Amino acid sequence: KFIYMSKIALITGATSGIGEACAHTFAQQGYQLILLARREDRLTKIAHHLADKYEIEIKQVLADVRDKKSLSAALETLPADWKKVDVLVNNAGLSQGLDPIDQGNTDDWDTMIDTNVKGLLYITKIVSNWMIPNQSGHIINIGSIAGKEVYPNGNVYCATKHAVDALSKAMRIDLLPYGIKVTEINPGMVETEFSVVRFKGDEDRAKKVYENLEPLIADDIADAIWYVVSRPKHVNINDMLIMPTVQATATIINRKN
Ligand code: NDP
Ligand code: 8X3
Repeated sequence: KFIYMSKIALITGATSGIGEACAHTFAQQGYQLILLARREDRLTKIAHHLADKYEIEIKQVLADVRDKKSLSAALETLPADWKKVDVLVNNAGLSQGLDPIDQGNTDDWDTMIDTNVKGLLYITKIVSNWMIPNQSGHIINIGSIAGKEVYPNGNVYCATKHAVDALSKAMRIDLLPYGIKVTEINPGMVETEFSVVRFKGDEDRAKKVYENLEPLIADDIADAIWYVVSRPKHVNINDMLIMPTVQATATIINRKN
């Protein structure tokens, strides 16, 4: 029996913030979704909600991007039809801590490097090999203003996002012969769970980051990603830096007092 498959997007870090907003946007556009994250309850809730609302198929992949063996095993169990991924959104990522380098927590450094750099690489290797036979595909890497400049105490987080910047350029070169597009999306301040995660559950400290200013919201980034993905086949947007109007650089912010 012939089963029509619409386009497929694989979104990492789909249980919160930018990844969750992307899942909504792509669902609205009729994509079938592969949603990946670690928190099972949230993943299931979001997947069921979107599948019901938009009448689309969704596969949930419960995985930690740092664990290359179980990540690869989880992705390889997807049916062959689901490996024809059109869009990969490499979004899973985090910051941990905001301390000078001499006082940094080395476990936090490992977490950031393993997630933001190595995790992104592991997924990209698997999914680019699925895209190559189709001679098409689009990889969206979520970088950051922190990948374009370095700010005080941002040290290791900034280094991981600079690595995403370098890897986006490298992927564009290496995947060029296969017609695979690579775009890097670099947001400034977006109010998500990012700061709660950075400050390890300290909600008050997280709230202060967005106090007296209008930050971006996750939907603003999903909207930009949809713009990039919906360009004609011959057009690729290499790089986008998206800031709230009140933010000029990572640290120059026009707060109302
Ligand atoms: P959130 O904390 O709201 O979301 C992060 C997502 O990543 C969650 O769904 C989380 O899911 C997932 N994730 C984290 N670690 C892992 C892991 N090891 N394996 C699988 N999934 C993981 O933050 P944002 O939405 O803001 O962040 C998304 C991306 O945007 C990150 O790469 C971040 O660096 C980047 N960014 C954010 C900015 C901001 O100001 N918010 C600005 C610039 C860039 P779960 O815990 O369920 O696994
Ligand atoms: C997240 C934004 O400015 O904290 O990447 O680095 S910032």
